[in-house]
Amino acid sequence: MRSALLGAAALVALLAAAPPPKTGTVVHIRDDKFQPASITVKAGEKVTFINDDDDAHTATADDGSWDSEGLNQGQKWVHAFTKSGTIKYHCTVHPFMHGTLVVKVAK
Ligand SMILES: [Cu+2]
Repeated sequence: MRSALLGAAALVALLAAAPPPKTGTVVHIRDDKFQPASITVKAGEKVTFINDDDDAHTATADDGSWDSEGLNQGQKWVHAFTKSGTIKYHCTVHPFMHGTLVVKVAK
């Protein structure tokens, strides 16, 4: 019994000490905003857009080069951006929502 408790305590300590898993870049869509509104990623890096709102949203490139299409609450869209440059994007449901994505060539 005592050793089981110690084992559990050791496990908790181990989990607390472990670094958070690498999840890449995440953009939350919350309160009708992209958060953060501006991100910089390396070409090929995956970006996850997660809709935290109870409204549907999209992440859609202003130039039409990519589009998450409708994301309901809790849904996510993962995309690896390969073309370098600065891309402005918006939500087609809420045209006042804007974000900026800067893709840098990986070196
Ligand atoms: Cu929206």
